[in-house]
Amino acid sequence: MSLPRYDWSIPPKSVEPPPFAAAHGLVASIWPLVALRFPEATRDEASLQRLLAPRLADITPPFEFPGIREAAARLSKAIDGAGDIVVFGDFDADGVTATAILVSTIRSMGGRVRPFIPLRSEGYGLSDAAVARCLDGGVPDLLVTVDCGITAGAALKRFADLGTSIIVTDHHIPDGSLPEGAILAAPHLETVPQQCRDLCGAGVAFTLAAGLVATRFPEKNDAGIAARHRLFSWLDALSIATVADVVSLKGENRTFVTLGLRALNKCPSPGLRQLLLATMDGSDVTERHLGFVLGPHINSAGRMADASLAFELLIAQEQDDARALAIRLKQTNALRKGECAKVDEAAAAQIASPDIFDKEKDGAFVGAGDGWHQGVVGLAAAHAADRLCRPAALVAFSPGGDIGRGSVRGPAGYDVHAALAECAEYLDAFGGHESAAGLSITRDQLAAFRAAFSAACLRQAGATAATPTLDIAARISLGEVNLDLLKAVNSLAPFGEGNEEPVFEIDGLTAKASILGRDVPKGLRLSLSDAAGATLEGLWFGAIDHLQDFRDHSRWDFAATLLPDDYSGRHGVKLKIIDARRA
Ligand SMILES: [Mn+2]
Repeated sequence: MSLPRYDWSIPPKSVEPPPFAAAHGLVASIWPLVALRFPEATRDEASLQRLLAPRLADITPPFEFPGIREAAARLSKAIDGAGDIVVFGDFDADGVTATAILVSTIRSMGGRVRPFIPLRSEGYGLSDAAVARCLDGGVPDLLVTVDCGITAGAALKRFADLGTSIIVTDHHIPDGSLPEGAILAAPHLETVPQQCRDLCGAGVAFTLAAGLVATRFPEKNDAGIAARHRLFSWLDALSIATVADVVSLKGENRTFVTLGLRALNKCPSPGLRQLLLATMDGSDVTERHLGFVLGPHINSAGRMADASLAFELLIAQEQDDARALAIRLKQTNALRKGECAKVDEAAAAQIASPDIFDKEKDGAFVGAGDGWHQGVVGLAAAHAADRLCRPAALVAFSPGGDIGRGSVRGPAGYDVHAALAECAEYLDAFGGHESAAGLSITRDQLAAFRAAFSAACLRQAGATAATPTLDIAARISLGEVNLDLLKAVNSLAPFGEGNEEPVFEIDGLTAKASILGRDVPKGLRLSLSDAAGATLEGLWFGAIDHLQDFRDHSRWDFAATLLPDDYSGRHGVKLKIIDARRA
């Protein structure tokens, strides 16, 4: 790969920080980024304080969210009237957490409530199969959907026709018509406060639970304080759902994740405490662990078998029960990894086989196999899309079966849903959105679909930029890379969707490169220095191919994030190189 790998998007115009910024450790070079990403925090010192140190009091009062007051009142009536309530959720981490928050809150108030989480084989949301199984358990007086329901008007009507009242809480995008006759709480509606527009399903469920607490315990007496304490004990699980569902980490979600991480590190719920003990080495939990350890474990239950296992873990009260569930969830995740590795390997073999995929000519990769585990084809498709920098579709057929179900994933810049729409004539069904979609197809259509989908993606590739963009937070000098800057950067965490870790551009450096890693080469170690005499070390993981580039004595511009350098007790900063170009 030639350098630079990215198109560097230059920093926003320099913005002078107000005097109060320095008092909070925000050095001048980070301020333009703060102003760009969090304009609401630049108004005055109190707003900035809310950004840097969110508190429980910063959570938006539930009744400011349209629909929550009505929904809470209806739920409260059902609790008082001993009506049968069903909370209808989803099998992913977000949906399971949403279900757990609401079921546990209703139970704590004495309500008669039953969770219903579809099986992956029944499909997402209120599918015919899931609705039928749900109704097998009896016709509820009140149905509350969480993380689903907003596009399920027809299925909801089946419940309504049986006399069930309906509350829909969902963060998915409505498809034109909203469910009729239901109380609706959905972040995409125009009247929702700006900071709540990106809530995940569990975030909306949490807001409804908060509304229920506010409805039934308007006063902060002992019972009211206890109810609020129980509510806030859900922030740990909510932070996992928020990161796992890849919603923006600004606004209310930033508050949720910051407070949730604090809870996970101090006083997690029994289930998450045992999951941490089973999966981590005792180090601090960070947002990375939410996305790469805890989220995948919670998700694995729904992928491999039944999401109820994750639900039971989240609502467990006793450490012993929680420990047993955490161990089962760890095993389930190991199973998930194994199945995923099998599909990864089979897909890699098909990528290497010229009659299935041509790296030079094909706009997409379409793989298929018998007996691939349905729960992991989406993950494997994402891996293939990452590797090939173009959309990938993987279709799993049951051995000897004729109908295959597949998952499609595409890198940023592609719209795989639109590409599937162009191939509709070869598909039994498809659905999803820009970056992720699902399909079903018969075996005899596979070859024709492969050709058509590849061509559709190739047309899209022509329209997307050849080089991906890298957003630069600020152009700084090597001498400005110090502990103060690192502290300022860290005060903007948690990083993730919508609030990526800041990347700095440092120009005109000389660089001496050596191989990083003693036995297995891991990348390059760069000794960097500038004309002013500043020196620093940079690590560039996985960049061994570029060793030769640094052999001559030219000057380089670097794009890098900061790394704490606590080696042998010395507190310093290193650069984690993301990209480089000749100055
Ligand atoms: Mn969701």
